[in-house]
Amino acid sequence: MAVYAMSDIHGKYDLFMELLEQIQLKDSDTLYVLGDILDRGPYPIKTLLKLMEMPNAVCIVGNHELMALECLEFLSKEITEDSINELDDEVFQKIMSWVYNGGKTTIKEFHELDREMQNEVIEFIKDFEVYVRLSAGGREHLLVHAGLGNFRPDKPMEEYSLHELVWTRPDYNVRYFDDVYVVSGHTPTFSIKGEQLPGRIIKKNNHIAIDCGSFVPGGRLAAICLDTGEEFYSSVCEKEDNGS
Ligand SMILES: [Mn+2]
Repeated sequence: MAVYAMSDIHGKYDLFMELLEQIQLKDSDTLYVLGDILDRGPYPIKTLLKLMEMPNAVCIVGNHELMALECLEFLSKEITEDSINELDDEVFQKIMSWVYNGGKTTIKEFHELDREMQNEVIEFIKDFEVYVRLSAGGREHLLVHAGLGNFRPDKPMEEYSLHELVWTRPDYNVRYFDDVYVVSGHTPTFSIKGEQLPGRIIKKNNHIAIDCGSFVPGGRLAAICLDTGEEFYSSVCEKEDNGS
């Protein structure tokens, strides 16, 4: 009945498989993936399809899934006069900004799927959780992609906007809760002041930061068992690999 957390796989399917091999997930265990499965690395959709067939994996939405959702429905349409007319400035800007943020590999693999699988992928992403509260190892945890933007101790969870949960970086120098660990991805741990590559999971001020930079040369994919605190690391990402 162990609970594991992992984040920011970013299309690094091989590193993901390496970590699954290490963890040896049992049927009664649960793996929470804290978003940003997509984009940047070469196999984002292959990674997503693997997660779709894992009954004990629970995915939480990241900013890259949000960007993808805003574009994939449009991109899965047949090119017709109507769909061309829908390509207004707003849709065009969203697609451009997604591509700028590494969407290219997701778009490439998405187009290789048949229409039915494309729809299944879109529906799967739509079902992602926004955040998860759980207890493990006798402690309370809040799992969220980026953090708690504009944090206030008295702010109820339902008052956080999606943007505050999936885009805004938390302040790792501030202890948000005395009795709840905030588990987040999104911010590679080597970019949190004073940390070095290869990235390690950072535990401080009741934060557990688990994005160790799977896509960044010198970074790696990490997972943590929230019951025991045991940490798992993939091999180091050797070079920027965007599938092209
Ligand atoms: Mn992110």
